[in-house]
Amino acid sequence: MKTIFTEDHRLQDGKAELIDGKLMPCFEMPRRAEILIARVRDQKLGEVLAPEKFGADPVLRVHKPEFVRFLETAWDEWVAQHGSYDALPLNWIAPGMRRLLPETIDGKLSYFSFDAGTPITAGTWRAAIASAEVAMTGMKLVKGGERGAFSLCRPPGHHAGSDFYGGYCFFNNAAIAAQGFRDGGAARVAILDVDYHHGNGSQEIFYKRDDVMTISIHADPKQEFPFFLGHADERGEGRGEGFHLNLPLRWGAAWAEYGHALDTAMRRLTEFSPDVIVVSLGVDTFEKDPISKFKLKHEDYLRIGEAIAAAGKPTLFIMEGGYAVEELGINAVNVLQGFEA
Ligand code: Q9C
Ligand code: ZN
Repeated sequence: MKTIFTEDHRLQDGKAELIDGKLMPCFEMPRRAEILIARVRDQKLGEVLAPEKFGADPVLRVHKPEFVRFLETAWDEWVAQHGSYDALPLNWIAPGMRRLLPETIDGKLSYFSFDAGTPITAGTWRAAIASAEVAMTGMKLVKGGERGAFSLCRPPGHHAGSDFYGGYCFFNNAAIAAQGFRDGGAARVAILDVDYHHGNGSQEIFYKRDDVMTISIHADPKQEFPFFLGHADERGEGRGEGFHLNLPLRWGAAWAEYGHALDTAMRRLTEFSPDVIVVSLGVDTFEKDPISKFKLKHEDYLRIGEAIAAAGKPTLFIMEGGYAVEELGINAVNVLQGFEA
């Protein structure tokens, strides 16, 4: 299958994230995409294409204008206030407070974010737009008749919601592509999220809709980030009720548990009968992932690809997480090769 990739991902190169009580080098680093594209080339997966220009228009189909505007100017406002060191928020709204948009950059960072792991840097806006363009270019390829395509997005997207960023994500690439399919004439789109973390942004964006189903297999939010969404009883709201599925698994889950959840996911997905599948492809479920606690092995990723292929639908793979950097390429490309087998 074809891969869409751009070097512009390097523009997101944060120095540090707050994790385990320490400021540590960002786990979400440029080297991740380098390893991934090297494996794609090495395995001769297929042609590698540059993204087309789409600008902010498709981003604005799923994100609120005030949020998109904020991200465009956040770095300049931050530098004017504090100098050119990565921008991180340091407080958030608590229940009972009012979510009113503050005037100053520190307030805006707090308003639009939900963690201290997602630095805004000089290149964040351009990298995030480029990542969305990588997703949209993949969308166009699949819409044009390709059975599968790999959008090698970086920074990732599935934690970003209609008006918030966090979890290393700024714009929700999978949601942007899913909406792109809808705008291009697809009646029903299914987002299947296999990243270790719950795809809270994707769920929030589509929760009240029945035209874009979200299915997520992830670490139980009772134990794991993002903690406040992704519980099994969340099934959608209004006309969206029954169109959103959460399959949380406990820390330590290996293929026995994971494969079972994937069967459940694919059964519900098939029943929905989507025109197209968007896969939020995280490989932080790997046994050696440094920030995660599932136990998947290299060969399990082939099984994931095969299970997705069995649905028999055109499929766009969107890169999300995975931090065992040196083995990231093997796991992600295994999913794609399992799909193509
Ligand atoms: N103790 C993605 O995989 N912090 N984002 C985790 C672990 C946030 C991951 C802290 C992890 C976000 C796209
Ligand atoms: Zn993740």
